[in-house]
Amino acid sequence: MPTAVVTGASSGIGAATARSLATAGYHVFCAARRRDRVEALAAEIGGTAVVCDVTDETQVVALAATVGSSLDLLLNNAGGAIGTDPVESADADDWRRMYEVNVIGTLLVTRALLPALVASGAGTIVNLGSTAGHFPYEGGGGYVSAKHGVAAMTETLRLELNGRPVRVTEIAPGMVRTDEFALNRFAGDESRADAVYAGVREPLVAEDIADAITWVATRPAHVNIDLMVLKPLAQAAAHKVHREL
Ligand code: 8X3
Repeated sequence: MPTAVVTGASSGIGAATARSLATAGYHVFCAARRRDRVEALAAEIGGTAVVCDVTDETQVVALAATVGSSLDLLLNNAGGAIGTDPVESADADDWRRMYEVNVIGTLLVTRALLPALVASGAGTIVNLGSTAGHFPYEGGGGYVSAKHGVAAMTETLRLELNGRPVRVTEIAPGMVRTDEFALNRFAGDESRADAVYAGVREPLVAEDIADAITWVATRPAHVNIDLMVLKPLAQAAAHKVHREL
């Protein structure tokens, strides 16, 4: 049975992808900070729960020990946005936290699991980027910078792994309505979170991204999907969203 590690598996795209991969036949290591959530998910899909904060190297090393000597797929999904302050008034601590989870977290997990991915003979790394990692927008601030970091790291890694049996993909979603992304960005302010999706007929949902990731992972081993950008029909560009208000 192929194996997969999904970080940030406690909700949203991570949880949906863990379910989708399990349906596709993977044994999924569901990694996230919230024990109750990963244990419930792992029980539901017949996977393994691992409590892991991707920014804590000790916990990441323990995750790698739990996975063992061979791994087929790593989804670096843990991440997120904090705030929408313009650069001129940005909170440096918010930027540090975003860089830490999106970039350093991806680095730590990738570094720890790379030997197992190589050992599988046909490993795949999927990094969850964002349209924000390719197209800056006002107020995107630290999130835009962090996701550009994820995009750059993904490209660099593919170059460095050339000749070894590990594919490297970036999935770059635009507007995806999940339970927590916008709520976390606005520190739990539901009206600001809801405003992000106001009048948008059908934002993407976590299952749309899970479907794409599962498709990427299940291509023949010689096919590397470098980058996949996904947006809802209503979003022609980061700034160009059709709203029916
Ligand atoms: C989510 C897309 O537009 O909120 O990664 O930056 S956006």
